Formats: sequence, structure tokens, C-alpha cells
Amino acid sequence: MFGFFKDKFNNLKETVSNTAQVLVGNIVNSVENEEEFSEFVLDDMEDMLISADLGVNYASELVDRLRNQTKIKPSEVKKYLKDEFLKVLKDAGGNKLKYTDGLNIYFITGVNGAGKTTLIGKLAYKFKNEGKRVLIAAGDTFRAAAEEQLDIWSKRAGADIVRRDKADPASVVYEAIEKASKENYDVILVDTAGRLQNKFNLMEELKKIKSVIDKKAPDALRECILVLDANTGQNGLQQAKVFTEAVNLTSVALTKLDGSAKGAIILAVARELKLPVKLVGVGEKMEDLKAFNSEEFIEALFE
Ligand SMILES: Nc1nc2c(ncn2[C@@H]2O[C@H](COP(=O)(O)OP(=O)(O)O)[C@@H](O)[C@H]2O)c(=O)[nH]1
Ligand SMILES: [Mg+2]
Repeated sequence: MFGFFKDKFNNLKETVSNTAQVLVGNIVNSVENEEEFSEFVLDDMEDMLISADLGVNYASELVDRLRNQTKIKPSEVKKYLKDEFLKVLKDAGGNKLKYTDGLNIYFITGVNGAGKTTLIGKLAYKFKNEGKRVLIAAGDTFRAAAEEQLDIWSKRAGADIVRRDKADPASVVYEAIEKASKENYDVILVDTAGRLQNKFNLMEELKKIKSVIDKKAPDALRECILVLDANTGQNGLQQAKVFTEAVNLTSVALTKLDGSAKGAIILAVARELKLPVKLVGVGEKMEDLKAFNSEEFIEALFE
């Protein structure tokens, strides 16, 4: 029992070790032995927070609060950051992926390459392991290979799939909801396209899918997940804003955290968009999905 938790903790620590170094380690090392928060120290700290991908606004706010005050000493900078980051994560909402006894629809959005289809494979596997009936709606009908890739994932996970080559994505989702209601599925995972080059069309397509879900399954639990690649850093935040305007996002899945030094984007997303991160991708395999937990993440960062 104890060993299990210990291993779990070590894994997370390893996953976030690069982020911990740039976001915490470097700053604490250079600040904690200073006499006071001089302009020089504060500037240095701000630069480091920005290069850790925390965002310019947030970085300067954190530093501004240390200016002209005597309560917090440089030796306490680690605690200052830790308390602050935990609060930001908590204020963004709970980390638990929603699930009810009725039909649950997970609407997966994000730009090409972020990891949407992989996330659907991982979620299908997770829900199948929990004994749920899982249906995948192949709503990325734009790229020829997309449905094929999803088909492979669905077989691997043992989930069923609704796909119709080159059909209107909204009609695929419509069909999936019909099938799910008739055949008592617990979960629908909706894959979507992510070509941001044609932003207007993409957003219209997503709105249309959302309105099909609203009309056809008004009582279903809905979770609208934005998939963000951790390595895109602050760009990811801009993407998030675009998607938030089109659909009502409820949470974020951060992928490719394995090896990334830009995990600070979790904090930027929480602060700027008030969206909780609920899932974290830590590899390309079906089992490389973790439930995100704010306390565990902060402990792993600051340990
Ligand atoms: N290292 C790593 N790679 C990932 C992760 N999630 C997805 N990928 C890879 O990212 C690439 C794009 O993923 P895909 O699911 O096709 O993205 P989509 O275009 O959003 O559907 C693939 O090569 C995946 O194997 C992750 O958590 N970690
Ligand atoms: Mg895809």
C-alpha cells in the first residue's frame, strides 16, 4: 500500500521535474539568500517566471506583491510561491472529471497535434476498465487518416465507434447519441477536428456539434475538454481563448507533460481562464493518463 503511493508520487515528481527546475528551483536558488527584495532581485525573478511560461501578466503580479513590503522575506520565497500556486489552482475549480449514472458526453477539442485522438483512446480504455459501455464518435471527418487512427484506438480499448467517412461531424454526433440512447451506453467520447488555419469554419463546426448535443441529449452530463500540448506554453493560452469563445469549456487536459519544462501553463490556464486541469497525458500509450490533482502537483513541484 505504502509502496504504491510512494511510486505514484515519484512518478509524478519525475514527470514535472523539468518544470520544477525552471519554475521553482532556479528562482528559489537565486532569491532565498538575498537580504531583501531589491529591484535587481525582483527583475531577475520576473524574468525567470516569464521564461518558465507563467505568462507576463501573472509574473509581474507575483513580483509586484513582493515590492515595498516587509512581511515576506526572500528566505520565504519558496513558501510564497507554493501558497500562491496552490490557491490559483484551487480557485479554478475541482479536478475531478465529472461522471453520472446517466449518459456522459465528453466533447474533446483542441488544435491539430495537441493529442485529442490519443486522449480519447486513453479515456476509452479508462472507462472500459471501469466496466462502462463506451461509444466513440469520429467527429474529425476532415483528415482522411483521423478516423482510421480513431478506429485503431477504439479496437485497442475495446470501445465501439460511430464513423461515417467525410460526413458532417454534427451528423456523426447525432447518430452516436441515437445509438447511445437506444443501446444504453454510459459514455460518448466525441473527437473533433482541430485545423486552426480556418478558424471561422472550425468554430462554426464545433458550435454546431455542441448544439446537436444540447438538443439531442439535454439531460446528459457534458464535459467539454480542451486538449493542450504542454510544450506550446503561452501559445496554448491563446488557443484556449479561441476555443472558450466558441464552446463552453469546462476543463483542460494537458498532454505531453512527460519531459516538458512548460508545465507552468497549468497555472496560467487556471488563473487566466479559470479552467481546472483534470487530466494529464504523460506518454503515448493507452495507460499514460493521470487524473490531475492540485495538491499532488504542487507537492511534486515544491518537494
Ligand atoms: N509524449 C507524449 N506524446 C503524446 C501524448 N499525447 C499525444 N501524444 C502524441 O502526439 C501526437 C499527436 O496526437 P493526436 O492524438 O493524433 O493529436 P490530435 O491531432 O489532437 O488528435 C501523436 O504522435 C501522439 O502519440 C502525451 O501525453 N505524451
Ligand atoms: Mg485527431
